[in-house]
Amino acid sequence: MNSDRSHELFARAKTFFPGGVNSPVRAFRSVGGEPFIVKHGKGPFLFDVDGNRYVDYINSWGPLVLGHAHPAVVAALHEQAQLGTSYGACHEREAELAQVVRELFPSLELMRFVNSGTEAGMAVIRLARGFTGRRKIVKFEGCYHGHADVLLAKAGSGVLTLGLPDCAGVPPSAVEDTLVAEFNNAESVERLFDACGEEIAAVIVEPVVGNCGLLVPEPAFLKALRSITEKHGALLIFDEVMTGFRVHLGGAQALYGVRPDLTMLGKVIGGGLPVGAFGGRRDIMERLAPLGPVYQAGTLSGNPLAMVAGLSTLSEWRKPGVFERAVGVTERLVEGLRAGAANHGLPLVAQSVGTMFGFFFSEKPVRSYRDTLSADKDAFNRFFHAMLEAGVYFAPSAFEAGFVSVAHDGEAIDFTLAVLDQGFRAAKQR
Ligand code: KE4
Repeated sequence: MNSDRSHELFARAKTFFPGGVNSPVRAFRSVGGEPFIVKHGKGPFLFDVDGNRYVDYINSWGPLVLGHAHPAVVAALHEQAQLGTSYGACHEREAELAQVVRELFPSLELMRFVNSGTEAGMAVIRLARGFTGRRKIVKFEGCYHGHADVLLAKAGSGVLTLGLPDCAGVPPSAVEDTLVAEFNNAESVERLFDACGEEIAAVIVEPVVGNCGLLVPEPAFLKALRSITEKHGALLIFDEVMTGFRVHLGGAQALYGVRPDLTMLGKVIGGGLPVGAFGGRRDIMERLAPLGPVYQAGTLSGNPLAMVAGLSTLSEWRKPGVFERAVGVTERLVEGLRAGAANHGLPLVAQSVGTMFGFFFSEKPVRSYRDTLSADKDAFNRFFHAMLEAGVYFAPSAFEAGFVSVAHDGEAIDFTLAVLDQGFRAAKQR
């Protein structure tokens, strides 16, 4: 696979951006090698500047449930752009998208659009603290909710697992009230509430974790979080930036039948444009400015381009049978991964929830962040590069999830299944 032009352009990018990228995971640091430079996307495919084609299982990290450059989305953007790209004022597209979101997520009695999942994360934490008058927050190891300081905490030592900064530049003071529990371990949450229950404002969780590979909640886990938070007067926040519309049209809250107090959304609702959203119980959301004392704002919030991209995406995505088709493709992919690994005698844990999937080269089940640490990262990296060479682009990290669009049905999934063997042969070579 020729990558001369990509190499040239990546060298140029490195003269402008740290690591040559505008978001770290794109730099391939986890898998090694250099990223290709995209020329354009179409349907399930990305094409790089050297003319190579890849089946894209990242889909911009989740937003593109219809694939790249879907005609309906392009047409909607083209039409809106001629009416203006940003008003900084009220317009009817905002309520139109909110209507669709609330039809699919009834727990969002009120909501607000922002421009990224990170903004949504910042806002829900501030709102939970403002509403409850409490300071502490519980998050889970391996869950990512954007790069706001308060959420960049890792488990400290000791019973309380008091948050410690998870990256340079985050002062201990910013995370001293962030407690860290273990996903799929309700007892680890109960211990935190036993120690400081009345000080905890909220528990925030990715209901299906997509930021340390894919972690699927055990049947009773999410319901346990709901009853623990209710018992202690704390709020339950579902971060559905990734799971929203992907694990189920109504997100994980519909799939598992657990109603959170607040929800974060993003990605899909912008159809590939910068967007985020948060919302939930009316009595909580009404504490938000301009009604209440909790401040939050954004120049491009509710931007008409993002709104129409989200509207056109969701109107196609919720058409009868479309979501189910994409789930079928995802299940075919996971079955192919399992069968391919078995043929090569490789231990593989591959699973999916709706149109999200993940896989680990692991002998044992992977149900928490700590379990992921014993997965064979080197085997994943060899698999990743062999598949890239074959024209299939999985996430460039063993600790990310994968995403399927409805456009993957047909040639893309057939091609993928036909070349999987090359990936497993490489994975086997130590
Ligand atoms: P953004 O600020 O990147 O729009 O959203 C942050 C965020 C919040 N919550 C969840 C569950 C998320 O997955 C994300 C962002 N996801 C990453 C993928 N691991 C985006 C990719 C990147 O950081 O480049």
